[in-house]
Amino acid sequence: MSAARSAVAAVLAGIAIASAVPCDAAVRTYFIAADDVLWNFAPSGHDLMADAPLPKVQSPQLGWRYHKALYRAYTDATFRHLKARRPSNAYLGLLGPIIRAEVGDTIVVTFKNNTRLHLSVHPYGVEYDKASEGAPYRDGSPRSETSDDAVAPGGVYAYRWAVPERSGPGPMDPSSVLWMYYSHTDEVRDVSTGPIGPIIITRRGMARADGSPQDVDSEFVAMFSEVDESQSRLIPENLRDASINPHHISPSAPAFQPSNQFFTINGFVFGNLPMLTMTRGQRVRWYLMSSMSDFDFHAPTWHGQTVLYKGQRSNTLALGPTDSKVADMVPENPGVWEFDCDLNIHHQAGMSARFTVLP
Ligand SMILES: [Cu+2]
Repeated sequence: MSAARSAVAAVLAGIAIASAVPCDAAVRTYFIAADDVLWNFAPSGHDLMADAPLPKVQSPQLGWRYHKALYRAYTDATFRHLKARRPSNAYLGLLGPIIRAEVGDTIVVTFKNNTRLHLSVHPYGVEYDKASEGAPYRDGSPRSETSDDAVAPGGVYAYRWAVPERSGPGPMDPSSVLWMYYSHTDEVRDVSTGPIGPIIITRRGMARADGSPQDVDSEFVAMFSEVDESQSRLIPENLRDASINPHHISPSAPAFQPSNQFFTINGFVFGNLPMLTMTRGQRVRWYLMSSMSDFDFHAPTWHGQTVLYKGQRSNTLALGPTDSKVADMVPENPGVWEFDCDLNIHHQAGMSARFTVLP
Protein backbone atom coordinates (compact mmCIF):
# COMPACT_ATOMS: atom_id res chain seq x y z
CA MET A 1 0.00 0.00 0.00
CA SER A 2 1.33 3.45 -0.92
CA ALA A 3 1.97 5.97 1.83
CA ALA A 4 -0.90 8.10 0.51
CA ARG A 5 -3.34 5.17 0.45
CA SER A 6 -2.41 4.00 3.93
CA ALA A 7 -2.85 7.56 5.20
CA VAL A 8 -6.34 7.63 3.69
CA ALA A 9 -7.10 4.22 5.23
CA ALA A 10 -5.94 5.47 8.64
CA VAL A 11 -8.15 8.57 8.36
CA LEU A 12 -11.16 6.47 7.34
CA ALA A 13 -10.53 4.07 10.24
CA GLY A 14 -10.34 7.06 12.58
CA ILE A 15 -13.64 8.42 11.26
CA ALA A 16 -15.22 4.98 11.71
CA ILE A 17 -14.09 4.83 15.36
CA ALA A 18 -15.09 8.43 16.07
CA SER A 19 -18.54 7.96 14.61
CA ALA A 20 -19.16 4.57 16.20
CA VAL A 21 -22.16 4.87 18.50
CA PRO A 22 -22.06 3.27 21.95
CA CYS A 23 -23.56 -0.20 21.84
CA ASP A 24 -26.37 0.82 24.20
CA ALA A 25 -27.42 3.87 22.14
CA ALA A 26 -30.99 3.68 20.94
CA VAL A 27 -32.88 5.07 18.00
CA ARG A 28 -36.04 6.55 19.54
CA THR A 29 -38.80 6.58 16.96
CA TYR A 30 -41.91 8.75 17.21
CA PHE A 31 -44.89 9.01 14.88
CA ILE A 32 -46.43 12.43 15.43
CA ALA A 33 -49.16 14.07 13.40
CA ALA A 34 -50.56 17.58 13.52
CA ASP A 35 -54.33 17.13 13.82
CA ASP A 36 -57.19 19.60 13.78
CA VAL A 37 -58.57 19.29 17.31
CA LEU A 38 -61.47 21.15 18.88
CA TRP A 39 -59.74 22.31 22.05
CA ASN A 40 -61.61 23.35 25.19
CA PHE A 41 -59.68 25.53 27.64
CA ALA A 42 -62.15 24.68 30.44
CA PRO A 43 -63.70 21.30 29.63
CA SER A 44 -65.54 20.97 32.96
CA GLY A 45 -67.45 24.18 32.22
CA HIS A 46 -66.60 25.41 35.72
CA ASP A 47 -63.99 27.32 37.65
CA LEU A 48 -62.65 24.35 39.61
CA MET A 49 -60.39 26.51 41.79
CA ALA A 50 -63.29 28.51 43.18
CA ASP A 51 -66.06 25.91 42.69
CA ALA A 52 -67.92 28.61 40.77
CA PRO A 53 -69.19 29.29 37.26
CA LEU A 54 -66.61 30.32 34.68
CA PRO A 55 -66.41 34.05 33.95
CA LYS A 56 -69.29 34.93 31.63
CA VAL A 57 -68.41 34.82 27.94
CA GLN A 58 -68.90 38.31 26.58
CA SER A 59 -68.55 39.37 22.97
CA PRO A 60 -66.07 39.52 21.29
CA GLN A 61 -64.81 36.42 23.15
CA LEU A 62 -65.74 33.42 20.98
CA GLY A 63 -66.00 31.16 24.00
CA TRP A 64 -63.78 28.47 25.54
CA ARG A 65 -63.52 26.17 22.49
CA TYR A 66 -61.35 26.75 19.41
CA HIS A 67 -60.05 24.70 16.51
CA LYS A 68 -56.35 24.10 17.08
CA ALA A 69 -53.62 22.19 15.25
CA LEU A 70 -52.09 19.91 17.88
CA TYR A 71 -49.29 17.35 17.77
CA ARG A 72 -50.64 13.89 18.56
CA ALA A 73 -48.79 10.54 18.86
CA TYR A 74 -49.72 7.67 16.52
CA THR A 75 -48.81 4.01 16.87
CA ASP A 76 -46.93 3.58 13.56
CA ALA A 77 -46.13 4.95 10.12
CA THR A 78 -49.62 4.23 8.80
CA PHE A 79 -50.95 7.02 11.06
CA ARG A 80 -54.22 5.10 11.32
CA HIS A 81 -54.33 4.71 15.11
CA LEU A 82 -53.84 7.42 17.71
CA LYS A 83 -51.57 6.26 20.51
CA ALA A 84 -53.86 6.54 23.52
CA ARG A 85 -52.57 8.87 26.20
CA ARG A 86 -52.47 7.22 29.62
CA PRO A 87 -55.03 8.75 32.02
CA SER A 88 -52.12 9.85 34.24
CA ASN A 89 -50.83 11.90 31.27
CA ALA A 90 -54.14 13.60 30.46
CA TYR A 91 -52.79 16.68 32.26
CA LEU A 92 -50.41 17.25 29.28
CA GLY A 93 -53.42 18.83 27.58
CA LEU A 94 -52.59 20.53 24.32
CA LEU A 95 -48.89 19.59 24.51
CA GLY A 96 -47.62 17.06 22.00
CA PRO A 97 -46.26 13.73 23.23
CA ILE A 98 -43.13 13.79 25.40
CA ILE A 99 -40.14 12.98 23.18
CA ARG A 100 -37.48 11.24 25.29
CA ALA A 101 -33.89 10.23 24.73
CA GLU A 102 -30.69 9.49 26.60
CA VAL A 103 -27.45 11.24 25.63
CA GLY A 104 -25.95 9.21 22.76
CA ASP A 105 -29.33 8.22 21.29
CA THR A 106 -30.85 9.32 17.99
CA ILE A 107 -34.40 10.66 17.72
CA VAL A 108 -36.43 10.09 14.56
CA VAL A 109 -39.76 11.92 14.35
CA THR A 110 -41.93 10.87 11.43
CA PHE A 111 -44.31 13.79 11.08
CA LYS A 112 -47.62 13.69 9.23
CA ASN A 113 -49.49 16.91 8.61
CA ASN A 114 -53.23 16.23 8.85
CA THR A 115 -54.16 19.91 8.85
CA ARG A 116 -54.83 22.39 6.06
CA LEU A 117 -51.82 24.54 7.03
CA HIS A 118 -48.17 24.12 6.13
CA LEU A 119 -46.42 23.12 9.39
CA SER A 120 -43.06 21.79 10.58
CA VAL A 121 -41.29 20.30 13.60
CA HIS A 122 -38.42 22.41 14.92
CA PRO A 123 -36.54 21.28 18.05
CA TYR A 124 -34.52 23.12 20.67
CA GLY A 125 -31.28 21.68 22.03
CA VAL A 126 -30.78 18.51 20.02
CA GLU A 127 -28.40 18.31 17.03
CA TYR A 128 -29.76 18.53 13.50
CA ASP A 129 -28.63 19.33 10.01
CA LYS A 130 -30.42 21.60 7.58
CA ALA A 131 -32.71 18.79 6.42
CA SER A 132 -34.08 18.35 9.96
CA GLU A 133 -34.22 21.93 11.28
CA GLY A 134 -37.86 22.54 10.40
CA ALA A 135 -37.44 26.29 9.91
CA PRO A 136 -37.53 28.22 6.64
CA TYR A 137 -35.14 31.13 6.30
CA ARG A 138 -32.44 32.14 3.86
CA ASP A 139 -29.67 29.81 5.03
CA GLY A 140 -28.26 28.69 1.68
CA SER A 141 -29.78 25.22 1.93
CA PRO A 142 -30.03 23.37 -1.39
CA ARG A 143 -33.60 22.60 -2.46
CA SER A 144 -33.04 18.97 -1.47
CA GLU A 145 -32.75 20.11 2.17
CA THR A 146 -35.80 22.35 2.44
CA SER A 147 -38.67 19.81 2.57
CA ASP A 148 -38.46 19.97 6.38
CA ASP A 149 -39.23 23.71 6.43
CA ALA A 150 -42.93 23.48 5.64
CA VAL A 151 -44.66 20.12 5.35
CA ALA A 152 -47.68 20.51 3.09
CA PRO A 153 -51.19 19.41 4.10
CA GLY A 154 -51.28 15.60 3.88
CA GLY A 155 -47.48 15.42 3.68
CA VAL A 156 -45.13 13.19 5.69
CA TYR A 157 -41.53 14.01 6.62
CA ALA A 158 -38.96 12.25 8.84
CA TYR A 159 -36.85 14.52 11.07
CA ARG A 160 -33.65 12.99 12.43
CA TRP A 161 -31.97 14.53 15.48
CA ALA A 162 -28.79 13.43 17.27
CA VAL A 163 -28.41 13.73 21.05
CA PRO A 164 -24.76 14.52 21.80
CA GLU A 165 -23.37 15.43 25.24
CA ARG A 166 -24.21 19.10 24.69
CA SER A 167 -27.91 18.26 24.33
CA GLY A 168 -28.01 16.62 27.76
CA PRO A 169 -27.69 17.88 31.33
CA GLY A 170 -24.83 20.27 32.10
CA PRO A 171 -22.72 20.05 35.26
CA MET A 172 -25.27 22.02 37.34
CA ASP A 173 -28.36 20.27 35.92
CA PRO A 174 -30.17 17.32 37.45
CA SER A 175 -30.18 13.98 35.57
CA SER A 176 -32.53 15.24 32.85
CA VAL A 177 -33.24 18.49 31.03
CA LEU A 178 -36.18 19.92 29.14
CA TRP A 179 -36.26 21.24 25.56
CA MET A 180 -39.22 21.89 23.32
CA TYR A 181 -40.32 21.16 19.77
CA TYR A 182 -42.80 23.27 17.84
CA SER A 183 -43.86 24.26 14.36
CA HIS A 184 -41.64 27.00 12.95
CA THR A 185 -43.08 27.40 9.45
CA ASP A 186 -44.79 30.64 10.52
CA GLU A 187 -42.64 31.44 13.52
CA VAL A 188 -44.95 34.13 14.90
CA ARG A 189 -48.32 32.42 14.49
CA ASP A 190 -47.71 28.65 14.57
CA VAL A 191 -47.49 28.28 18.34
CA SER A 192 -50.66 30.36 18.82
CA THR A 193 -52.22 27.83 16.45
CA GLY A 194 -51.19 24.95 18.71
CA PRO A 195 -48.33 22.63 17.73
CA ILE A 196 -45.77 22.48 20.57
CA GLY A 197 -44.43 19.72 22.80
CA PRO A 198 -41.67 18.77 25.26
CA ILE A 199 -38.36 16.96 24.74
CA ILE A 200 -36.70 15.39 27.81
CA ILE A 201 -33.05 14.33 27.56
CA THR A 202 -31.55 12.15 30.29
CA ARG A 203 -27.84 11.99 31.20
CA ARG A 204 -25.94 9.07 29.68
CA GLY A 205 -26.18 6.00 31.89
CA MET A 206 -29.06 7.47 33.93
CA ALA A 207 -32.06 6.44 31.79
CA ARG A 208 -34.55 3.65 32.13
CA ALA A 209 -35.52 1.76 28.97
CA ASP A 210 -38.20 4.35 28.18
CA GLY A 211 -35.66 7.19 28.49
CA SER A 212 -36.92 8.56 31.82
CA PRO A 213 -34.36 9.29 34.57
CA GLN A 214 -33.74 6.43 37.02
CA ASP A 215 -33.37 8.69 40.05
CA VAL A 216 -36.90 10.12 39.81
CA ASP A 217 -40.23 8.51 40.79
CA SER A 218 -42.67 10.87 39.13
CA GLU A 219 -42.42 13.56 36.43
CA PHE A 220 -44.73 16.44 35.45
CA VAL A 221 -44.38 18.81 32.48
CA ALA A 222 -46.12 22.17 32.75
CA MET A 223 -46.17 24.79 30.01
CA PHE A 224 -47.17 28.26 31.16
CA SER A 225 -48.52 29.85 28.04
CA GLU A 226 -50.43 32.88 26.91
CA VAL A 227 -52.47 31.41 24.06
CA ASP A 228 -53.53 34.21 21.71
CA GLU A 229 -56.34 32.84 19.56
CA SER A 230 -56.51 36.13 17.63
CA GLN A 231 -53.05 35.17 16.28
CA SER A 232 -54.03 31.58 15.43
CA ARG A 233 -53.73 30.57 11.78
CA LEU A 234 -57.05 28.78 12.32
CA ILE A 235 -58.94 31.96 13.19
CA PRO A 236 -60.82 31.89 9.84
CA GLU A 237 -62.07 28.35 10.68
CA ASN A 238 -63.06 29.46 14.17
CA LEU A 239 -64.96 32.48 12.86
CA ARG A 240 -66.70 30.39 10.19
CA ASP A 241 -67.76 27.58 12.57
CA ALA A 242 -71.32 28.41 13.67
CA SER A 243 -70.94 26.26 16.80
CA ILE A 244 -68.02 28.47 17.88
CA ASN A 245 -69.12 31.82 16.49
CA PRO A 246 -72.96 31.79 16.44
CA HIS A 247 -73.14 35.58 16.77
CA HIS A 248 -70.87 36.27 13.77
CA ILE A 249 -68.28 38.15 15.78
CA SER A 250 -65.77 39.93 13.58
CA PRO A 251 -62.01 40.00 14.25
CA SER A 252 -62.15 43.77 13.72
CA ALA A 253 -64.37 44.14 16.81
CA PRO A 254 -62.78 46.34 19.48
CA ALA A 255 -60.90 44.25 22.07
CA PHE A 256 -61.05 41.11 19.88
CA GLN A 257 -57.41 40.32 20.69
CA PRO A 258 -57.49 40.54 24.52
CA SER A 259 -60.90 38.84 24.62
CA ASN A 260 -59.55 35.80 22.80
CA GLN A 261 -56.32 35.21 24.66
CA PHE A 262 -56.01 32.71 27.46
CA PHE A 263 -53.48 32.37 30.27
CA THR A 264 -53.09 28.65 30.50
CA ILE A 265 -51.15 25.77 32.00
CA ASN A 266 -50.92 23.08 29.28
CA GLY A 267 -53.92 24.76 27.64
CA PHE A 268 -56.18 24.67 30.70
CA VAL A 269 -57.62 27.55 32.72
CA PHE A 270 -59.40 27.94 36.08
CA GLY A 271 -58.28 24.63 37.59
CA ASN A 272 -59.34 22.49 34.62
CA LEU A 273 -55.89 20.91 34.37
CA PRO A 274 -56.50 17.29 35.47
CA MET A 275 -55.35 16.77 39.05
CA LEU A 276 -51.62 16.07 39.39
CA THR A 277 -51.16 13.33 41.96
CA MET A 278 -48.03 12.31 43.84
CA THR A 279 -47.16 10.59 47.11
CA ARG A 280 -45.41 11.98 50.15
CA GLY A 281 -41.68 11.23 50.06
CA GLN A 282 -41.55 10.53 46.30
CA ARG A 283 -38.81 12.06 44.18
CA VAL A 284 -40.89 14.31 41.92
CA ARG A 285 -39.41 16.19 38.99
CA TRP A 286 -41.15 19.25 37.55
CA TYR A 287 -40.32 20.36 34.02
CA LEU A 288 -41.50 23.94 33.52
CA MET A 289 -41.58 25.70 30.20
CA SER A 290 -43.09 28.87 28.87
CA SER A 291 -44.31 29.55 25.40
CA MET A 292 -43.22 32.28 23.01
CA SER A 293 -45.83 34.99 22.74
CA ASP A 294 -44.79 38.56 23.49
CA PHE A 295 -45.39 38.54 27.22
CA ASP A 296 -44.84 34.96 28.34
CA PHE A 297 -43.35 35.95 31.68
CA HIS A 298 -44.63 33.70 34.44
CA ALA A 299 -44.09 32.95 38.11
CA PRO A 300 -45.03 29.29 38.65
CA THR A 301 -45.61 28.74 42.34
CA TRP A 302 -46.29 25.65 44.42
CA HIS A 303 -48.29 25.92 47.60
CA GLY A 304 -47.45 23.73 50.58
CA GLN A 305 -44.11 22.37 49.33
CA THR A 306 -40.69 23.57 48.24
CA VAL A 307 -38.41 22.58 45.35
CA LEU A 308 -34.70 22.50 44.61
CA TYR A 309 -33.64 24.32 41.46
CA LYS A 310 -29.92 23.98 40.62
CA GLY A 311 -29.17 23.41 44.30
CA GLN A 312 -31.21 26.40 45.47
CA ARG A 313 -34.38 26.14 47.58
CA SER A 314 -37.53 27.87 46.41
CA ASN A 315 -41.28 27.57 46.06
CA THR A 316 -41.52 29.81 43.01
CA LEU A 317 -39.48 30.14 39.82
CA ALA A 318 -39.42 32.87 37.18
CA LEU A 319 -39.96 31.91 33.55
CA GLY A 320 -39.27 34.24 30.63
CA PRO A 321 -40.49 33.61 27.08
CA THR A 322 -39.38 30.18 25.72
CA ASP A 323 -37.73 29.41 29.06
CA SER A 324 -37.38 25.92 30.49
CA LYS A 325 -36.47 24.99 34.06
CA VAL A 326 -36.28 21.68 35.90
CA ALA A 327 -37.03 21.57 39.63
CA ASP A 328 -37.04 18.63 42.04
CA MET A 329 -39.55 18.23 44.86
CA VAL A 330 -39.89 15.73 47.66
CA PRO A 331 -43.45 16.47 48.75
CA GLU A 332 -43.82 16.23 52.52
CA ASN A 333 -47.10 17.97 53.12
CA PRO A 334 -50.18 15.87 52.22
CA GLY A 335 -53.25 17.62 50.85
CA VAL A 336 -54.64 19.39 47.81
CA TRP A 337 -52.46 22.35 46.83
CA GLU A 338 -52.46 25.17 44.37
CA PHE A 339 -49.97 25.27 41.47
CA ASP A 340 -50.38 28.56 39.67
CA CYS A 341 -48.82 31.63 38.13
CA ASP A 342 -48.45 34.31 40.75
CA LEU A 343 -48.49 37.21 38.28
CA ASN A 344 -51.72 38.96 39.28
CA ILE A 345 -53.27 39.43 35.85
CA HIS A 346 -52.44 35.84 34.89
CA HIS A 347 -53.85 34.44 38.11
CA GLN A 348 -57.04 36.47 37.66
CA ALA A 349 -57.33 35.11 34.11
CA GLY A 350 -57.36 31.54 35.41
CA MET A 351 -53.72 30.45 35.24
CA SER A 352 -54.07 28.06 38.14
CA ALA A 353 -54.25 24.33 38.79
CA ARG A 354 -54.11 21.91 41.70
CA PHE A 355 -51.94 18.99 42.76
CA THR A 356 -52.57 16.36 45.40
CA VAL A 357 -49.97 14.94 47.75
CA LEU A 358 -51.15 11.58 49.10
CA PRO A 359 -50.00 10.61 52.61
CU1 LIG B 1 -48.13 33.81 34.20
